[in-house]
Amino acid sequence: MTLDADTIVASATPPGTGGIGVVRISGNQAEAIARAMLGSLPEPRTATYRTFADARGQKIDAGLALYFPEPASFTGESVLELHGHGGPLVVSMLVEAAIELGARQAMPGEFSERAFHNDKLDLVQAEAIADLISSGTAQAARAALRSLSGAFSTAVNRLADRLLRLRMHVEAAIDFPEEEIDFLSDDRLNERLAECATSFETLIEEAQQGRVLRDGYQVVIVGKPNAGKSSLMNLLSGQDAAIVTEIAGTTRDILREQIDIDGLAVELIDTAGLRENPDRVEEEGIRRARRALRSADAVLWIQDATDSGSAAIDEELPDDVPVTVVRNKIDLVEEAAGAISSNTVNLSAKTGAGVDVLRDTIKELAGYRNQGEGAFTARRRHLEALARAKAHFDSGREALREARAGELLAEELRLSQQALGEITGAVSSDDLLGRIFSEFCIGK
Ligand SMILES: Nc1nc2c(ncn2[C@@H]2O[C@H](COP(=O)(O)OP(=O)(O)OP(=O)(O)O)[C@@H](O)[C@H]2O)c(=O)[nH]1
Ligand SMILES: [Mg+2]
Repeated sequence: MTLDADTIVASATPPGTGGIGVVRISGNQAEAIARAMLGSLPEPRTATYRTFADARGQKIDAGLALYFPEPASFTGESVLELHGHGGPLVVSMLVEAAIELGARQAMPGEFSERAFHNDKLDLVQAEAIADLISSGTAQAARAALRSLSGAFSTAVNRLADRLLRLRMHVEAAIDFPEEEIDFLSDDRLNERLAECATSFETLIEEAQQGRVLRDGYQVVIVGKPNAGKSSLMNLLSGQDAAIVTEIAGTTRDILREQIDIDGLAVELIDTAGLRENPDRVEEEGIRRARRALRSADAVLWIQDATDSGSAAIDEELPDDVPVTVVRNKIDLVEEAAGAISSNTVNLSAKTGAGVDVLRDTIKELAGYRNQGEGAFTARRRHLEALARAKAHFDSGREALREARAGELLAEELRLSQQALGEITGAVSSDDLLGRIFSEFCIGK
């Protein structure tokens, strides 16, 4: 990708009114724009109180100006930051003035994209900035910060490096055929492959955690009418969110609540009770319930413990999603609350008995451990690339085991390493970059 010579400008603070509004300008015109708007160039990296003027010298505002000469800036280009008063009009006048002086409005994520092209950040780190800004729990924010500081990238690079060294070894062996056979049947090679396989597994597990930290975990509550789905939703969320009545068919719409289980962001979805011959409104509710099931990370199937007829799961549930059976209203029968098997929990949405066990179950299903300092955020994109890398690695290993095919192993190792490179952006296409950075908001 050719680097853009344009100088870009955007508000770095959100639209609306605030104490301060920051306008950021990046590119080779930043210095000239600074001279024009401030009268002279402020001392680098020093907050300086200045009057901000437009191209004709008309005063717009006054505040702190910060100038970062390239390459020591966020983008790697010369950057000017103007910290003015946070009114939408002031901010847009400052942006207008910079445009008049030769800058253009930045595209979404363009500052971060420039930082990436100037090797200030790799892709994972650029994405971590967006994740940090939008994180929903303190744990997610900490994890994003760890990604930003390079924890995830380092792990990926370390594995890619191992694959590279392994491949170089294999290729060297192929070039010296008299030694090839020995090398390829060498225990040491198998050991190193096994080590890489373990690294893959650890990294994939950590990245899955990271994905859950970033995106949250979606739990859909389904079951027969009156089983106590809405009561459970209210209990878990600690709010009187859903209407509860003894009338079967109370809930008709989908209800969503965000809860935080020890730092795991969970989106709970309460749905209409599933039954035959509903009325028209309920029928639509049931249709929505089934649709919600399709995007679920986990399903809670609620049963009324007092009603033996509601015991069986007669609904078609997605087969790749874990289902936990919750036997509710345990206060009305002679049974203890708590786990009664690996996927069945007895509880009472009325008294709250057994709900702690259910919370633990949800954490377990999400594979969530409160890793504290160790965790980093990851995205679906990263998981897909990791899965592809692992698949190539596995077929390479297979080729060696089945046919002692050194060339195939080398090639699969190369493809595996390439898939890992896509995560950090060491290998990237313009198309991929465009997609990633366009998700950012303007000014980032
Ligand atoms: N004793 C007892 N009653 C419960 C419990 N959970 C729910 N109920 C009662 O069961 C009835 C139905 O509860 P809801 O939470 O509305 O059930 P629902 O599954 O959401 O029902 P629909 O929305 O109609 O599908 C209400 O009268 C609740 O008070 C429980 O654990 N113990
Ligand atoms: Mg309900």
